Amino acid sequence: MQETATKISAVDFDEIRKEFPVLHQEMNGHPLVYLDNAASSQMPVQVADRLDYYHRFEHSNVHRGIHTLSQRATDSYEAARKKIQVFINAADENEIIFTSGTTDSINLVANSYGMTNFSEGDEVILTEMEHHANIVPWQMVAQKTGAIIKVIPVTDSGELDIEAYKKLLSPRTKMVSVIHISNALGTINPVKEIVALAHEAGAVTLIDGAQSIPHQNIDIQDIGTDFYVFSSHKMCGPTGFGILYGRKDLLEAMPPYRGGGDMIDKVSFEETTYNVVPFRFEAGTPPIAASIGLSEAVDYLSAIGMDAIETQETKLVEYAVQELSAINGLRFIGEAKKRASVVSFVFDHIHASDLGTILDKQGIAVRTGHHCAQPIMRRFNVPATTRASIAFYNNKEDVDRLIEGINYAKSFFE
Ligand code: C6P
Repeated sequence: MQETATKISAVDFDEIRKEFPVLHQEMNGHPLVYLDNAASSQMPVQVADRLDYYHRFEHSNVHRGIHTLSQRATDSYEAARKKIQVFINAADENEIIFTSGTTDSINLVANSYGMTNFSEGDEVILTEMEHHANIVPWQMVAQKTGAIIKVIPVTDSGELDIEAYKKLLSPRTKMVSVIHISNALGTINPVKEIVALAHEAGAVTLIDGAQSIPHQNIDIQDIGTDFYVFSSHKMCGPTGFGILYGRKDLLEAMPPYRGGGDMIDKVSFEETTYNVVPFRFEAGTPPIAASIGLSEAVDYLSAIGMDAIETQETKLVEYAVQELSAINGLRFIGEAKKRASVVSFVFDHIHASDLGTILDKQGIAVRTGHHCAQPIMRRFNVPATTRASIAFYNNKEDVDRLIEGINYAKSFFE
């Protein structure tokens, strides 16, 4: 197996780029430019090798077998939990629940915490820039409990209106669930302040970290949030896996969300008692390989250093914004002072999907559409945007190719 990238004071991102085989291929006759990292990031060879090794030599079911191979798999699975706890600076490894991703984590909290704690007239505060994964589960629970959804508005520059948020908070607020970095606008929200205000009002908080965990150092205890959720596939790990961080006392008071093997203590037809946290929330055979893959991805990112990653990506985003600004007719959607990874834009006379198709023909992968965030599209009165999303393994040449690609596409519409 290849060695995990070694931490050095000046990180060589050109060398790091070589560790992503997928980037070194042609697409439609052109070298691939991958600028769709907010949808899913790419996997370095270290993580792919680790997954391969697990499947070849280590695979067995966890928490069940007396035999050595099963114990080995269990040890690796539980070591992944510990690794993730340390990576996000959670207080206790049992606060880390393995789920199938951000969407699953939010559904778990909405159904388990929401169904037990919300009643008629209670309020859940979301923001106008939420991904559908942080809207629909709350709506479904609100329909069943009589809770009401309130929405923090977004300003013209794509920032949250914090004064409006303060006015929405009330003794009826039971939950404040907010996106950390917007997948549609790139805005970095002031989650520490949002959490502190929610707590003053007696509410519980959930932060959707799907777009923040890949781009910056996350310190759960510093943010102070009660729940924080993210997906493995956006941080160089495998798909179908994710994390729910939950404050221990809250998790311990929550009923299970799914029933089945491993989440029980004793089962009879008369009565079932449940396992302790975190196992209470991990019914059935879990994504063992994925947890080990994410653990390797965490080692990989940590070896580079999240601060170095953030600095590199900020430079690239600033360069992209500067170069895109020079294109006639291009209008940004989302121009927050603090932004990360994502640059979203529109042209009045070119539909985003036409632009995306022409870029794809030149080997340039971007996302076009509403980005599973229809309310924020409506807020800016656009049906769709073109979104370029950057990772640390991108480079200036990728941005230059994007600019050339857009200029080429424009020539068809002029
Ligand atoms: N956003 C994008 O292209 P899952 O699908 O469960 O891994 O993640 C859902 C999700 C939740 N919150 C935010 C902020 C997200 O960005 C995403 C996924 C992808 O923007 C796919 S829609």
